[in-house]
Amino acid sequence: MRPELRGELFQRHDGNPILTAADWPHTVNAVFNPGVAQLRGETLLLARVEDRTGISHLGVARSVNGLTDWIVEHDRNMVPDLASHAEQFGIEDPRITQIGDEYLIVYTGYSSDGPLVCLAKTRDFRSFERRGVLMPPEDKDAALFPRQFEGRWALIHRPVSATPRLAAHIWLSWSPDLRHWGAHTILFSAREGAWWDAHKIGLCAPPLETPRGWLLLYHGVQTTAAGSIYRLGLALLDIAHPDRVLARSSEWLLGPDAPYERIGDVDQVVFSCGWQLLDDGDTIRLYYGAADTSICVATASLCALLDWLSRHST
Ligand code: BMA
Repeated sequence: MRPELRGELFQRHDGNPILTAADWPHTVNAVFNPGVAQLRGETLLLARVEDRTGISHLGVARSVNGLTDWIVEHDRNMVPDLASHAEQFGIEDPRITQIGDEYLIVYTGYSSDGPLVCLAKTRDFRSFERRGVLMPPEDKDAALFPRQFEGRWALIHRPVSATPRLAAHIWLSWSPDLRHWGAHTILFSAREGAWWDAHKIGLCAPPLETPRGWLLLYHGVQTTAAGSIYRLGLALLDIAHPDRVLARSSEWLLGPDAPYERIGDVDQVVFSCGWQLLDDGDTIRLYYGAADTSICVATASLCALLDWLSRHST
């Protein structure tokens, strides 16, 4: 690692990557981009598992300490309905929001018309109740807030429009029942030109409630002569009115640097679908996919992240 990066806010776990395809009980190509939940005292990762067909399903790994001794559950899988339009080419990138003892999983369905946003519910990560398509293609990188606002659910997502040129911004939409969505509004746009988050951005983990507002982790994609670089930055939304953006980081916070982030099926990718605030109220554990190949974890202090954002905001 480059010496100047040692002071980074997110500290990579020494045991990274914590999970790879070799940990799976059957032959798969790659495991990455897990959603995270706490279930009966254990950390549960719902990972994107790409078979050697190229199609992904979601599979469970669990650990008592959330860092080591992972048990991969061969009978706890959410598999795509390949006969449906929405999931014809697989399911990917789950974001998990816990409401009471229910878990709402917002995931990407890979349809024949491109990615779209789907919802499923579970209590045990063994049986999954499909709740249908929330947003038509092309749309992905979606997650629900963990509470309602004056009786309405709020969803962050990332539709793509083709005119006047490809634009991929972060949007907010509202629903009374998790079924009918409206009042769509852009939360913030991809920057332009040379910026690290030019042209294409998307939500990573579900919004995290903090004393200063909803903390958002989002990814930005920079296009270079050598291909795309996926990095992570932060934004902050008003706690009562999440359509108000209070801050957005000018710099990225975590980008590909370790060899397992730089080289893989898709080089130069750090991509996250889940983070956890630990019981001390300050330690954030970020689970992320590295180079679309393996699963890693890094930790940071919530206070330090919020301070950093207030000093590096546009
Ligand atoms: C995004 C998603 C992620 C993937 C990333 C880099 O568009 O498809 O699943 O990790 O691209 O390939």
